[in-house]
Amino acid sequence: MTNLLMALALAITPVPNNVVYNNGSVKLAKTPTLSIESAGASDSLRLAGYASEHGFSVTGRKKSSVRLKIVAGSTPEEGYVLKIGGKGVEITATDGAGLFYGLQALMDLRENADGKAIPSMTITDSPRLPYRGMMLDLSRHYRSKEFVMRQIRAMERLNLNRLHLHLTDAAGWRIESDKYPRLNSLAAFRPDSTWKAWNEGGNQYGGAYGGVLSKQDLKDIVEYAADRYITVIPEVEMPSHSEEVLAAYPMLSCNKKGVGNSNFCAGSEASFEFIRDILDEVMEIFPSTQIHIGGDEAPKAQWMECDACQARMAEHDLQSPEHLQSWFIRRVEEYLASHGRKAIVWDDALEGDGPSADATIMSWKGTEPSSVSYPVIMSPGRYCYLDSYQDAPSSQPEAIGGYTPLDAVYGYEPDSLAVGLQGNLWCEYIPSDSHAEYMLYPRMFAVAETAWSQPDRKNPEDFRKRVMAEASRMRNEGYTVFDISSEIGNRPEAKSSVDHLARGKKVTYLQPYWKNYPADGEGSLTDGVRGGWNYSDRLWQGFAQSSPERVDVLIDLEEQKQLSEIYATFMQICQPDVWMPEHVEIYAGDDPDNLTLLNRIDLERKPDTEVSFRNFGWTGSVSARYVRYRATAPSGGVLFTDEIIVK
Ligand code: TNX
Repeated sequence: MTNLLMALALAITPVPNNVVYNNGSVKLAKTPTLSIESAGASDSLRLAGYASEHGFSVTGRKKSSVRLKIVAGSTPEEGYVLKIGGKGVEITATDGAGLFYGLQALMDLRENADGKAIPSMTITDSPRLPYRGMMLDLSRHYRSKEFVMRQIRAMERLNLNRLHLHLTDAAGWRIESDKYPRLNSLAAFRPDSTWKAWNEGGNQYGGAYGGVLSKQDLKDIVEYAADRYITVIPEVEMPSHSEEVLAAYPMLSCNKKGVGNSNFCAGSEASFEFIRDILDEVMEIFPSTQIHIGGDEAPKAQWMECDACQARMAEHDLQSPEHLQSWFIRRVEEYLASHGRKAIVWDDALEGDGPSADATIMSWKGTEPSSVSYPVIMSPGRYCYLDSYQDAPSSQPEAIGGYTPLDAVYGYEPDSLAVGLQGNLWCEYIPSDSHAEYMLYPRMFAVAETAWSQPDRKNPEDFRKRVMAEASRMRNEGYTVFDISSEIGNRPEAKSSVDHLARGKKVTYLQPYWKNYPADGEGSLTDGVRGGWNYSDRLWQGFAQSSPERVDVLIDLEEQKQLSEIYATFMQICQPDVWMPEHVEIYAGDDPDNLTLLNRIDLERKPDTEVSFRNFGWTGSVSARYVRYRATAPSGGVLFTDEIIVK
């Protein structure tokens, strides 16, 4: 196989699972003829419509140069065999989706051949996972139908088949309702254009910004997606993340005040009446069997203080508010089931008794499936949350936090139990459409390739080359795509280890580190390994006590050493309450109970929106066996440091 031929086949993203090259090549006409055989009416219609919009001339079988044919059992579901050679091009598949993906592969090859002949080859391909998803958060910032359709066009190229729309949340309701007009007029609007201003301004409703997608818009989206073998899954949040609903209909909250509540009252029948009505409207728009009903991050205090919720718990012998949540979710699931639908819930809903056996779990908390009792779609925050920084924070627009570059997303491997993989774009910090695309692409390519291609077909270097090609194609079509050719990459300190006098030496914790962010445990501050752009990379150790005491460690250098420098780096990311220390003290000496203060640094706390790093240290000359490093934070918050460097 020549390099040229390899390069051509590899121009397909996600990378196909099997490619065999044959002799010869096939030159397609500018507008090749294409026929569709043995497909049912709806597949024929969809494929013919799509093909003619994409430069094929749909004809009868005899004279066509591209022949699409359904052959039952010829491939796994959604798989295809694409044969290029001899008499032209033949795509066979078990179902219409398979023909569609075969056509996508052909279109990639055609585009790559750029008017020249396509080498003969046979591609035998089928997806690794049946659920290959992308989630768009339309609540935090309103987006138009056109925006959603543009992303559907990006999805079709990537063989993604589920579009999960997060349509309801505190920041705005986005589904037009006939039955509940205050959702359209009040819950869908706010006085501030950005989520950030709205959040800082006390979460007011009504005003100039926002809107619902009309039923017709939503139906158009569903149809547009279906034409591309993509199922749209709507998410209606419950029992929590429902502030906007409660602002419009306060009687659905526990204290009937609406404002200040996030949960539907689980004790009141009015809540269930509302949910049934809304689900009726939703099911009328969205034919998807799966409906996402949220279930994440429900605070339980509101229910514990509510007489009706307490009565409900007593009535059904529910031991905890978590069990009340399960009861709530199962009751809604019963309603869905009576209409032939099933629920997807976030893994938070596994609390208590969990959802019914029919539910699918969407796992965002961990990197392993959160349950073995249900089908699980993986969408781990650490790898699949595309609202995190994709490059050095100082070079990027403000993001919610985290550092998840393309390579990290690509490196994630779902457990064999997973039925799906999904990339999520939460939009608190993403006001504009172009910013949303910038965050989605190319990281969404990585999600798509992991979801479609077998693990042994993945190759990071080859992937990056294809990313460049696909990104430039998308830019030509007007998409905003992050440019990996100018990627800065991880924090320089994190790229290689650092050698110093304390490396490998024992650390005694005079104050404990935070168990939530242990990094590598007791050896972490002297292991020579520095952290990256975010505290969540398991290289930064957290310190989060309620007293001002944070870091206080004693390092034993094992023998007296000549010292010239001691320092540690801290990071500040105000929004999640990560701060610089306000006082640092550095001591050294030979008697651990009687050390000499070498330096004291005081820092006035300054909130900022930038992620920042700062060294706190001492330079000079002293000989000592022990070093003590102490950092306090009287104003509260968490401290993170990665290494105490002694030279
Ligand atoms: C958690 S993931 C949330 C969302 C936020 C997201 C921000 C999940 C089920 N809930 O409401 O937008 O974090 O990354």
